[in-house]
Amino acid sequence: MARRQAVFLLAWAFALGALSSVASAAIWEHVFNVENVTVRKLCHEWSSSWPDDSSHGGRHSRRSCLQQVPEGTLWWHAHVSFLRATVYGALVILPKSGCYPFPTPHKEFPIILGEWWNRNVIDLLNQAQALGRGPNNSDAYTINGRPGDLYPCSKKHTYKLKVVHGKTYMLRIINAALNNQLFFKIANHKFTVVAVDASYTDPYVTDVAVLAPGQTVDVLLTTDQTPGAYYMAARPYFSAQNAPPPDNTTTTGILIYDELPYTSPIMPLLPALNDTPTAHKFSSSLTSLVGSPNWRPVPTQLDEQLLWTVGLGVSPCGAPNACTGVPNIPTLRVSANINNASFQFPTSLSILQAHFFNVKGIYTADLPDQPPLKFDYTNPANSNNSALAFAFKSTRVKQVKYNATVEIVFQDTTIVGAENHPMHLHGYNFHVVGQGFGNFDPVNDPKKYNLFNPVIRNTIGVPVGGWATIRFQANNPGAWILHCHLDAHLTLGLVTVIVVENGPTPSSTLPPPPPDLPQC
Ligand SMILES: [Cu+2]
Repeated sequence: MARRQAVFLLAWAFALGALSSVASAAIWEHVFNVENVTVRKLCHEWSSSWPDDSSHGGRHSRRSCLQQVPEGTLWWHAHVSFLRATVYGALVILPKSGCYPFPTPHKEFPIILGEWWNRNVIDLLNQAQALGRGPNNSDAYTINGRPGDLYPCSKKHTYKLKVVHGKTYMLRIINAALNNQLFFKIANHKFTVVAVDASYTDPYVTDVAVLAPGQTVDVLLTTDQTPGAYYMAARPYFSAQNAPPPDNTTTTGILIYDELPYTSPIMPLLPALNDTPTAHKFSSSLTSLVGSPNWRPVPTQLDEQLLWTVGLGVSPCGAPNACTGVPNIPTLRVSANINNASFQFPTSLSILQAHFFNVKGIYTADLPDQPPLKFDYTNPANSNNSALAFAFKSTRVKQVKYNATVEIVFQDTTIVGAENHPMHLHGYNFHVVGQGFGNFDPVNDPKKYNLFNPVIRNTIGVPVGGWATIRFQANNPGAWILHCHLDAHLTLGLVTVIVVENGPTPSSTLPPPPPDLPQC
C-alpha cells in the first residue's frame, strides 16, 4: 500500500526572504497550482492527498508588495508545520538594468539543496513535540529534488547539469534543507561568489560554499577543466555540541562536459562535518559590492542596541503529555530561546493583526534588550546548569519606532550545547558588521567592525560558541518574525518578532489586511 505523504501541500504563509523598503513599491501576483502528485524516492512511492478539507487543492494566488526590489536569488517556502521540507522553490529576480555587475554568464541554473524524510513530515514534527525533543534525522539530502548516486534506488534519477567547455555559468544555490547547514563543492572546480541572499558581493573565489537553511549563494562557474564528469556534492556542516549526530549522508549531482559519455564522475573531498574553520572562513570572507543596485551604507547612529542570547534550554512540558526530552525529568522539554524567552506562537490571532487592530493579550512588547542575567555565555561548564537553562514560554516581541536604526548582537550560549544558529529576519536585509568566537566584548569587538562594505544578508549563521552583530534601519512597518532557520529550533522557540511602528506618511503606514485573508 502506498504510504501517504503531504507532498507539495500548499501552506498559507509564504516567506519571500527579506525585502527591505524605501520607495517605489511594486506588486506581483504569483499563482501556485496545487495538485495531487505521485513521488518516488529512495525505493518508496507516495501519493499526496489533502487532509481534512478540500481547500488545500486547486489554484492559489499570492500578492506580494515589495517596497524595494532586490536582485538575485531568494526562495519561497511554506511556513506551516514542517511543510517547507517539500514546499519550496527558487525566486529569481533579474537585474532591473538588464545587466549584472559582472560578465553575463552563458547560462544560469538553480541548484536547490533539500532534505528528505521517508515519512510524513507533519507526523515527524508532532512526534518530536510530543516527546519534547528535536525531530528524527532525515533519510537523504537532495539536489533539485534528487538524492543522487549514493542513495538506494536513486542512481538513474541523479540531477545532471550538462555544460560546454570554456564557458561561464551562474549557479543559484539555495539551501532549502529543514534542519541542516550544508557544505557544497564541485570536484576539481573553484567558483566565484557574486551574490548572497539577493545582495551583490565582491567577487570571492573559493572551492567550497557553506549555506545555512534560508541562505542563497550565487556563483560563477567556469568550465575550464578536462572535459569529463564531476560530482557536485553537499553534506552537513554540523556544529552542535552534546547533540546526537545528524543525517550525515551526501547528496550528489553530476556536472557533465560536452555531453560526453561517462563512467565514473570524480568526487570532491568534502569538509568534515564539524569543520567550523572552513564554514567560518567562507561566511566571514564575504563583503558587499559597494554601489551595486540596492546597496546602502551601514547605519552608524544607532537608536537601538540589543544584545540577545540565542540558544537552547528547557521549558515546562505542558499538560497533558509527559515528555522524555530531558532525561529523568518528565516535567521538562528541550526548548530554545532568545534572552531566556522561549517563543510561544499565538493561536487565536496573528501578531500582525493584533498590532494592526490594537488587540491586547496576544503578545507583549517586553523582550529584554539585554540578557536578563549576565553569565559566562560560552563557558562549556554551563551546559548542564539547570538554573541558567530554564526558560518560560511566552510571546514577547521587540517594538521599535519607524526608521529606527537597530543593532542586534546575537550571542550564542553553551546551555545544553553550543551550536551555530542561522538567524533569519523577515522584512529586511541587514548588514553583518562583525562576528567572532567567545563572548562578545562590547569594548574591543566594535573596534573591528566593518562599517565600509560588510556583507548584506537576510540570514546569518552565528558562529558556534560565538557572536554576530547585524544592523538595519527599521523602514518597513509591520510585524517581522526573526527566527533560527533550523526549523527544529524554530519550533522549540528560538523566535521573536520585531514590531515596527508606522511612519508619518501613507507610504510608511501599514495597509489593512486584504479582504481575502484566510481566517484562523
Ligand atoms: Cu538554531
